[in-house]
Amino acid sequence: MVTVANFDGLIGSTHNYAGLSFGNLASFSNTGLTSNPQAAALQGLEKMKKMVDLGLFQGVLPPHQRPYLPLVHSLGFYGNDKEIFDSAWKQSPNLMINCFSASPMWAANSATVSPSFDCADKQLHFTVANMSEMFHRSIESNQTYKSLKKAFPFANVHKALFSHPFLADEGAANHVRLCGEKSKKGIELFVYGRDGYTKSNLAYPARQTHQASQTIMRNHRLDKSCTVYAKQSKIAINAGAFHNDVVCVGAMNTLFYHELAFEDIVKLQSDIRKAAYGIFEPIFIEVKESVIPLRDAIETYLFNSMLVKLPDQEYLTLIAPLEVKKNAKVESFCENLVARNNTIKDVYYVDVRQSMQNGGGPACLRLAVPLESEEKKLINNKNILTENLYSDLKLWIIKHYRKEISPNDLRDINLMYESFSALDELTNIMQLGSDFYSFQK
Ligand code: SUG
Repeated sequence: MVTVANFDGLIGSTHNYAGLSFGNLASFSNTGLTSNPQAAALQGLEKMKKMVDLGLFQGVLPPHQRPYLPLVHSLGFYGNDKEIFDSAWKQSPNLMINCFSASPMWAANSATVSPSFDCADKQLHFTVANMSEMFHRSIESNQTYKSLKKAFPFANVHKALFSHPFLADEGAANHVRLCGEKSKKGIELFVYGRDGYTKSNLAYPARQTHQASQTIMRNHRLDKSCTVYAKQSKIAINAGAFHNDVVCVGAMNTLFYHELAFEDIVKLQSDIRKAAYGIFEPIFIEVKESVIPLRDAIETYLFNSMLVKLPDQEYLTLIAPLEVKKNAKVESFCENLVARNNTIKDVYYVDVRQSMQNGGGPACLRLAVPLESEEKKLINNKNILTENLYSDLKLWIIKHYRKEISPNDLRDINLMYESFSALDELTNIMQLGSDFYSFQK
């Protein structure tokens, strides 16, 4: 039996709107807004709980230490935590803003995952994403590695690729796995925005290179004939699709995407058919620009819905962001889709508004991990969302998280102390050990 488990990033207590991601329209346009970290984390937790209530296997990945003082220290700010904090704010405020981002919440960017049944060595492989295009995200990889090793002690977790723009990698946000009902083996689609060695002429950064995707394919020992590469379209990137998962989602044998998501959709369909030949029959659900303009798709994050197969159901269900309901055109498309389509037949809406305002929807918040029954048993059970963990985390969030953070509040040293003491308590709740975060040493 194969299970697709979802591991969500628990939203950190410094969640704020600093506008750090150029090319991510939501992050940019909400720069300076006052955030509500408590609401953000509760929204994320309720989304996880909803998945459990629907019968899915749900995991949790802990937030990272923020502000990330080890980086600040390594850049020439010395002394105790307070001295580092004070002098860095005085001399390099932008550095501090980047080190405060709660961006590890978007677990789809933590790694690319290949299930054991796709890999020649029959091991579950993860490659941690280097996130080298955005400074505030490039500081995530070491802690992500630690976190994944803890949660999946039996898996082959590869360190992030060498961090250089040639090998820019943003993890599962640019990767889709498709498979059939009968065979465990699937095909893996790697989507990239640019060739690493060629200068890009896009308005916004293309955050994944072809070379990074090819390296991951080799690391994971994937079967070449079951691997497909596709290029994101310039139109999509320039319209704000900074990751492919903003305009495309796939599950089982179904790829659901916007007409303008890819550079060459005819080739992509033919490559997928070829790779899937003899394994399963792919289904393509393409949404035309005339039906939903790319702008509306990106504004509502329709394609950043999770596409899931619920237990005992033959069809797929869309877990869509509430923002879809706020756009009459997209909402009615969605309702028609589930009423008429034979593949996607249900939709549930989730409220992840705090994350959405930074450009992260339901699918960004989770890392999907296909697992064999035996592998499921080997997962660190402290990472599994049980009723107990859900209640503990809820109380923990309410106890430690602020309801408001404005850009100026990041300068308040108490926010740092609050964040460290919250994480310290979390290491007990999730039994992460006394050296999980660097401030504990
Ligand atoms: O990398 N936003 C994230 C959103 C990531 C969404 N993930 C997926 N599509 N899978 C990003 O652009 C904004 C943070 C800020 O502005 O403070 C941010 O990092």
